[in-house]
Amino acid sequence: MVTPDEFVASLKENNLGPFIGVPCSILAPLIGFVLDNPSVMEYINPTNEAHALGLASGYYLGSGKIPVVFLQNSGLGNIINPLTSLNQIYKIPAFLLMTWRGSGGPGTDAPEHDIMGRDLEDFLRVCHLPYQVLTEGGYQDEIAGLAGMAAREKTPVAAVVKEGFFAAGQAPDKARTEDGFTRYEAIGIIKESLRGFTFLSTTGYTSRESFVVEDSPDFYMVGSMGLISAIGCGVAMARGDAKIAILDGDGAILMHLGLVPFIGSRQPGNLFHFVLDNQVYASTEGQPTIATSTQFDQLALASGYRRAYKASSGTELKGVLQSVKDSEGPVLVWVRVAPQNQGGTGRVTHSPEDIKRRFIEGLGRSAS
Ligand SMILES: Cc1ncc(C[n+]2csc(CCOP(=O)(O)OP(=O)(O)O)c2C)c(N)n1
Repeated sequence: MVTPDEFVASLKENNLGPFIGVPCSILAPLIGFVLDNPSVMEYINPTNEAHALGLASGYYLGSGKIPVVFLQNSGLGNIINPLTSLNQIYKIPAFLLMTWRGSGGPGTDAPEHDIMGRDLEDFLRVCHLPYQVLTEGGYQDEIAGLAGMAAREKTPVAAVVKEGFFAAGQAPDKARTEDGFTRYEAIGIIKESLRGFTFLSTTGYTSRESFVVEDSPDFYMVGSMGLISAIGCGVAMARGDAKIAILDGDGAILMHLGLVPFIGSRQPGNLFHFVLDNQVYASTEGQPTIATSTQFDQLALASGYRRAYKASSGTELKGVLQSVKDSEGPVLVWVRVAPQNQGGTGRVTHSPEDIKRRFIEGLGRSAS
């Protein structure tokens, strides 16, 4: 396995950096190293992979230096637009460090990685993106080859890494547990207080914990990070008779933040939006989000939500829920929680198709 310090040294030898992107757990040891050693390489954490590529492109225009854009292969979906309509037509080079979740094919990883995992190389070829799957024995030369091509031909390139490539390092500080109110406890209180509501939950441990807290016929979203409020708003618009509760994350809501003013503009009276804000991407081992400088209650009010609340403890949350239950939406509840995941929480065991069927039936429709 490759050690993060040697890998970063190899990036620097090729004059690559800073390190800009959205995390994947495969990169957790590498990101942990960069976060712990800011003097070695700067870490920049935009909220969406497309934003990362845009920032990296601007950084190149300003400095002539090519940053490393790190991303999970699911994020390829987010970057195809800037890749093809910015970098490739303006000839702005980029060095993508992309993980390959699902590289073993369908059924070998979580279901959200089945299709992108199976077809990653086809997608890269269709995008005319030169790439190399890095090997433990040859990655230094492979990085040099890709970086040279990016600089010479002014093209984006991708270095692809599979699970297990990096030796486990130290996770960033926030991944360590902290005393305090947890997301798991918050979900328990919300589900208990809002009996009869229809729940939708975001990607990662939020859905996993909600499933363990109580397996109701929820829409446990396993992929499509950042879109749970769009799906929830769609259900709310279609079904004025149902009360819709969205369990969102700070990283996820920030990824597609335009949905907040969208919901404010549509004013769905039956929509209740909970942001479980732990200030980190806990599901990928605790890298910081930019939520430390975001006031989600004020954001919601400025975006047209009817009400917004903040709760930082179980007692506060229970109090807020008393008011929320009978109020008209859209309502946003900003719940500040500790950064850890609940230990021993497995994946949602229902297949995505079963999740869909149960959800539709839970709404009283036939799932044919
Ligand atoms: C487009 C995309 N990029 C990255 C990921 C990897 N990923 C899965 S969950 C997650 C963290 C979500 O953060 P947040 O919403 O704050 O929830 P938390 O895990 O902290 O509860 C990330 C980055 C992904 N699934 N999809």
